[in-house]
Amino acid sequence: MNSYVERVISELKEKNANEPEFIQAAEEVLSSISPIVDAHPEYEKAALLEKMVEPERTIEFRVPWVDDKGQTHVNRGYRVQFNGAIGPYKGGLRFAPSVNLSIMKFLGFEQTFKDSLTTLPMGGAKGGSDFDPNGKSDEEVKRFCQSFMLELYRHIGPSIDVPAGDLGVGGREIGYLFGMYRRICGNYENGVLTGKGRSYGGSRIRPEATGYGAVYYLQAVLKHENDSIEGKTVAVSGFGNVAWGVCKKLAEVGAKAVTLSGPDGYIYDPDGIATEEKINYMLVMRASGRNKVKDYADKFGVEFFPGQKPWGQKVDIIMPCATQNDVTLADAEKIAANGIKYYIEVANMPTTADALKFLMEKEGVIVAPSKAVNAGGVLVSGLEMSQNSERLSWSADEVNEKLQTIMTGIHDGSAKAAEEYGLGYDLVAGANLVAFQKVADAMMEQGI
Ligand code: 2IT
Repeated sequence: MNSYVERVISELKEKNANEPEFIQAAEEVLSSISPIVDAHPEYEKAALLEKMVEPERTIEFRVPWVDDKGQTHVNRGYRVQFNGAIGPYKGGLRFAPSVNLSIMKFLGFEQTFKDSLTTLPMGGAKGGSDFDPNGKSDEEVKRFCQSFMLELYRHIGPSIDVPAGDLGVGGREIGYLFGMYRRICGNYENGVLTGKGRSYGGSRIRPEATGYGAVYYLQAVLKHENDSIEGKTVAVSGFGNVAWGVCKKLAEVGAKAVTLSGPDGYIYDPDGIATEEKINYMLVMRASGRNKVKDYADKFGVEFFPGQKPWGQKVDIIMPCATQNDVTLADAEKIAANGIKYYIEVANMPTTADALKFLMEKEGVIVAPSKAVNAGGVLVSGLEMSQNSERLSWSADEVNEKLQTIMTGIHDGSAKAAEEYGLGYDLVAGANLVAFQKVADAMMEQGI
């Protein structure tokens, strides 16, 4: 490894010792980009890598809100504006009890490189709160969103920073956030948020985009391997928006998701989560706020495995769609023992560092990295920004076609970059190399 890269990794670990998720994400990128740094000795003098692992700005704020009984609660809000070199900061908001500074920084860092891969002009950011929307009434969620925006509004704008949804933040929350932004600012800048409803400037295909994009990326991998998607079985984790889009697109192209998971365990449906009724039921389960995947087993009479993950199932393809660190080394060993060839990360950083290393070194396993596979969501957010700034609306076919073309391009560009650096078909290194180069060029040229 390049000695400058090595030094920055060791400083990163020292400086951010209590931020394990951030260290994991940053180390993964830094350890891929040595060949570029070797060719650019000027980076060290400009401290380019040290700048890249330090957010441009981190905002933390108090979010007080009143529950239905009149009791006031206080949560912590965040916005980490990680890197704005290639466009306005862009990235989702996550509402979940697990949210902390390390998680926000890891997601903002990943977002910088993901947004670079989309080829659209977007910088990287992430935000959110440790507020848990599960089990809250609609009015409580509304009051929370309004209070959150009462602080966030001063840090965002259509050409400053454009938040969107992530875990716990969907169309309903984006609606409440935009309503409050519009009241505070007194203008109709709907390009300030993406993932909006269709009635006020949302893009077609945005709800489906992350899942659809992941399947388009998967199809490009299969094409590279002279394989086809027809009849393939897929283990999916999670049952939120991303898993929903994946199941829907898999069914459409003749494959089937056979598992879903939640905090309570996982379900196995050998017929596939492939009918309209089953796919729509995922939305019902999510909207119920119960956060239990067992509801699916009860409704459709399939097997439920309490407290377990689906990674021991023998399938053709693995697609973790839940959240970070969902697949551990023990899970990875099961996946390899089952002879599964395609390991397609979908959620942000779903694989622990040791599990990822194991799978990447395993002969016959192809690993596709989340920052490339799940880029379809923010990509269509970028298209939503374009439509808003031009005050027009593209058809579903137009958006879908752009999504498919760019996702295929992300795969092909990553494969080509890895080849060029003599790394073979390494999609993880390839994505990091392509994403890093664009951000590095912009930062060096701007002298920042
Ligand atoms: O992780 C992600 O890329 C997102 N949550 C979507 C971000 C966006 O701005 O659409």
